[in-house]
Amino acid sequence: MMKKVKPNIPLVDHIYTADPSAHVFEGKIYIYPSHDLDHDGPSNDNGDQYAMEDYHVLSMDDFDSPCVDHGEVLHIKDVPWAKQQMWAPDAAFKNNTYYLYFPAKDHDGIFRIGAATSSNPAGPFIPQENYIQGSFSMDPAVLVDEDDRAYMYFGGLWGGQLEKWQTGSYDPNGEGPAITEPALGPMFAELDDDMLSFKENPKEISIIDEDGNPILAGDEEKRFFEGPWVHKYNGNYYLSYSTGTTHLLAYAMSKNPQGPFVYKGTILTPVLGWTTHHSIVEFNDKWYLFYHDASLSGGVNHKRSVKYTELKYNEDGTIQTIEYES
Ligand code: FUB
Repeated sequence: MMKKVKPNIPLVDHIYTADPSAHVFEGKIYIYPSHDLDHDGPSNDNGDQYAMEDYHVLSMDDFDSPCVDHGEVLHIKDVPWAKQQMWAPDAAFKNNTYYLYFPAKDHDGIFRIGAATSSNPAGPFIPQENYIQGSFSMDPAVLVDEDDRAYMYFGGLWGGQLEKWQTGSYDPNGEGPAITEPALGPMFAELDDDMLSFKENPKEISIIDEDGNPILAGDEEKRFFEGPWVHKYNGNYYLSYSTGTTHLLAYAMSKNPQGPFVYKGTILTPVLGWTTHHSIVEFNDKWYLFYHDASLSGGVNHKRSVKYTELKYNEDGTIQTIEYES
């Protein structure tokens, strides 16, 4: 018999999973992770070790239930525009349709973001012929707001190529700003009603400190690196993200979905493994952080596993820092 999943242990251990995007659909918790491959290929700052080729969907009826793997819901061989590296996905529901958003490198080696649809939150998902026009970089996260407008947040440095888009087109030699300059923020674009195209050209989001000054590129404990996620709590928008080189999950708050977002602090201290990536979801009046670490593989960076833990707010709306324990 399958056992219920306890906090801070892998949701599943028969496959490696990472980058969990959790949502409540049809009264259950659905998790859309990356599916890490068990390989011994090259490992570098470009992220070639993250050679993923497909997606699985996981679900739990509630936190007293086992986690079910619904199997492969999309494979790269079925996505005409994509060549390699299916990285962190997200999902959304609108128009009576479930949408899976995912980054992958196209046939020119450039990260783009694609969409696939299903009538079922557990898939399978049918991909669109082409990527979302105007999309680039990686780690899409979609917020369908209370007024039904939908926003995509995306982007990531280094392997995620965000710094190569500062001129508005892809520059293979593009580098990030100097340490004394404002850091690059994640990108924002409102989705059209079809949820398959952008309504506008993506814009950069600014993350500032309490005095209104931009977070600088050299401030590696605070600056955005990858994995944006936006949730709403008590009328505030929370932008949370990975700081990459300092391995933190950090967050910033705003009254506006487009920011600017004011940096507030750390959500999760460094996990075992280089990457840290998360999502935040409410279920039955409690809030949960879904995250990953590399404990299932004994610390191999590209063999990760998805976990969850409870997340708590302070009275002023700030988030209590969670100390990672492997
Ligand atoms: O899983 C591949 C990449 O690693 C993700 O897209 C990043 O956020 C990092 O977790």
